[in-house]
Amino acid sequence: MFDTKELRENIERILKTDYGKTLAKAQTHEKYNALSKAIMGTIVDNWDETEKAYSTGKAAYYLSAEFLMGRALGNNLLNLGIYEEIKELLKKMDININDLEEIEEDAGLGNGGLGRLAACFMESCGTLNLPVRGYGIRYSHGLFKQSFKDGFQREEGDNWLKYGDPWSIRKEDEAVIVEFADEKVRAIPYDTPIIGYATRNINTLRLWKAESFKDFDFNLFNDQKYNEAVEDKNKAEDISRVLYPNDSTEEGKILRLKQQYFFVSASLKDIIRQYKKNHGIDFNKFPEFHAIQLNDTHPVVAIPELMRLLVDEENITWEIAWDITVKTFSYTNHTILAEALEQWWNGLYKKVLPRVYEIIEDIDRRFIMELLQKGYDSEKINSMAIIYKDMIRMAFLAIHGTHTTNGVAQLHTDILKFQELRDWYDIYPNRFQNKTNGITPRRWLALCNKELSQMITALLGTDKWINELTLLKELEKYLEDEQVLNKILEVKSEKKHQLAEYIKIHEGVEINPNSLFDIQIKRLHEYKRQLLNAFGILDLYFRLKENPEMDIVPRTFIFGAKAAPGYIRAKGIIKFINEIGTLIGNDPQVKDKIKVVFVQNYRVSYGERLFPAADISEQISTAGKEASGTGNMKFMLNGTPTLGTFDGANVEIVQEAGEENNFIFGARVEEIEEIKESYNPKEYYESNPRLKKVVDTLIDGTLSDGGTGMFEELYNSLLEGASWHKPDNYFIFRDFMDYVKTQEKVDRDYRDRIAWAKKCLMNIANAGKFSSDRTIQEYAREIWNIEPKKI
Ligand code: 26Q
Repeated sequence: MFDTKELRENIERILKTDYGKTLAKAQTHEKYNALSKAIMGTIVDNWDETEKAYSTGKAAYYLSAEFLMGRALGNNLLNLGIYEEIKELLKKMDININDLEEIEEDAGLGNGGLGRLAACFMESCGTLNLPVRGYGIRYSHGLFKQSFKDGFQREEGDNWLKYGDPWSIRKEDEAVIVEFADEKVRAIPYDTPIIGYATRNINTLRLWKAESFKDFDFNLFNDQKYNEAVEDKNKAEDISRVLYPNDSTEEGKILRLKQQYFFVSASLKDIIRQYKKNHGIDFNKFPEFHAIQLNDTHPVVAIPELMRLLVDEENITWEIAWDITVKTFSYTNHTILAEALEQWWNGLYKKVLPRVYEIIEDIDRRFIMELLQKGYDSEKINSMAIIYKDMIRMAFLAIHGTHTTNGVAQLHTDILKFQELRDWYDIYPNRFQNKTNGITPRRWLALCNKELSQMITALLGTDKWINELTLLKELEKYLEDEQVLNKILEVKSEKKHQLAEYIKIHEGVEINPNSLFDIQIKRLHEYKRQLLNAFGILDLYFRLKENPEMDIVPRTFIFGAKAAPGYIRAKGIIKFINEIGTLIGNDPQVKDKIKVVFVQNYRVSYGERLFPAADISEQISTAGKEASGTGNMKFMLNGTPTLGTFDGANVEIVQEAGEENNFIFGARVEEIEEIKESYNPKEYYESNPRLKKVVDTLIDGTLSDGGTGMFEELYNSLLEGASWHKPDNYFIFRDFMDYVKTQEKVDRDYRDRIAWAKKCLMNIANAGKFSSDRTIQEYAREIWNIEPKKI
């Protein structure tokens, strides 16, 4: 299919033209760049052809402030079906492919689940030949890099472009202008190919960079006013300089608002320009050719912006423009946390986007009229108004301005329909849908766990499962086959050895690869309850101290999590876990039995090493709080039983794989609802000495927060509450005993290796539902109304 000799020549030519070097002298990152660019050269024709094919029919556009892509090289080679060939070619050039893969910086243009979901979706759309384009921001700096100093989190800027980005192409001639009240900037698109698995189609992710018109002012420069000379340029570039490191809403900031409007306005202008070229100026057909998905509320300003473009620039009447807008957009909700529902102070909008704000006011005014006509009273109207008490409620604008609102797991969608957004479900019952999240099996199994993939392919006699994941179900026929079960254990052991090696190098910590790997990796958030895990570890530690003969399976507790830099309590939890790690690591009595390691800078590429090596997947959020979770699916697909609450997609995971093959504990949503008003955590604390003992380590001197007061603050948050929340807001005390008892069951079950391997097998075999291919097909059929178009 392609010519390795030519590719090699191209690599060597790129090394010469770009770096002035021969292969022998080139640095690793130079070889990585040269290989990547050479691969880019081989796909441009297919890419072009795909764009052309898509331009004639209906297409979908995925607007997202975040795309957490991770690394490209390995995945692209895999999807092109040339991984092994390239590996061999590189070997002949005396290059180890792993070195090139490892040198690549993650494209970390997202915080966590929402951004990674967007990345998995892009990949599935490519694989399924669906006409879908991603639109977002090309942040110069992605999510911060994390390290620990004395157990405290440190942050450092993520300069991911320092050696360039061979996977994107700047399209100068397709730049557009974006206008704010106080400035006008250029939006330059950078296109990245989305290479589907085993298909010629190549989709596009288009990310916008902000630049100034005036590069730089020579007169000021000549007057030696150097700073002012570049001021304009810097101010414009600030807009796409850095990703906000919050995975829940924070105080409205002008720059964040500018980011949102910047990429939304640029994307809509791009779409409209294309539409006019293909279809002229009759906008009535616009929704027949475009479905635009809003990934959470971050791009919801698209609703008034499209209205503005249609009404002000294209002279369309309000009524027709509104009809077009609602038919075009749909909205995904990713959270039920009240504090995370995005709201903007209208003063900010008035200042930065005055015309857009007027349009939002108009939308709100007309909406309220509709409610009055329905006979709604003023209390109800206030509770639903889009603008209320000077705040714009973006989720309400989103539901009202789109034809479909979806949740990301069944439980989450039900909570939206019947609790959080009940009033909205009443007026728009046909607008609500569920779309349970998924993950791409290419990156999250075929690429990151080649050992397990090969085994599966050998057992099934085909690798078709890679794009038809429900075929894994056939693995169930090996449930009584000891040879297969042992092989599963062997593969797991191999991945654990590899992880242990990596952790030794990158964290400087030795872990026992024969111990049980118990892993919790996700953003640090109170609702995700890393603190419950920590309390469980301390409880085990104290029991071991009291009874050194206690027989337990040696266990390594592994954490990975970044805390938002301003989320002090989350940072306190990191310090607390690191202190527990030190306490246990320094105690010769227990250190061969338990170990705690908090890996630094958890990110997509670290995840690719952690998920395959896990024996237990910790998914222990307070029931009702985790919209879906997707890490839970990555563990499952790699044969790891879930230790979790009935929350988010955990519910569906155990529905598929069987409760007996997972470990479910804790209060369910209904119970939380029932107890929340009268909940008194002090009762648990005072009546349970084991609980009291672990909680008291926050204040009794067992562990030190270096005099910061962080631990006492955590203690008070649990027992006294704070002005903005009740004590133990996330019901850790309620679930504590359930959790430790369930951990004891894990310990017991793990000893029967064959029985354990069956659980692993059942999880793999039943992970089919959680392919993002399935999710995306549901979006395509039930929301976007688009069809595959294979070139
Ligand atoms: C908003 C305004 C200002 C600053 C930051 C933000 C912001 C940024 C990111 C708000 C939220 C996010 C990210 C949310 C997120 O990742 N949610 C997760 O989405 C996953 C995919 O659907 C779900 O699986 C997770 O359950 C959900 O927590």
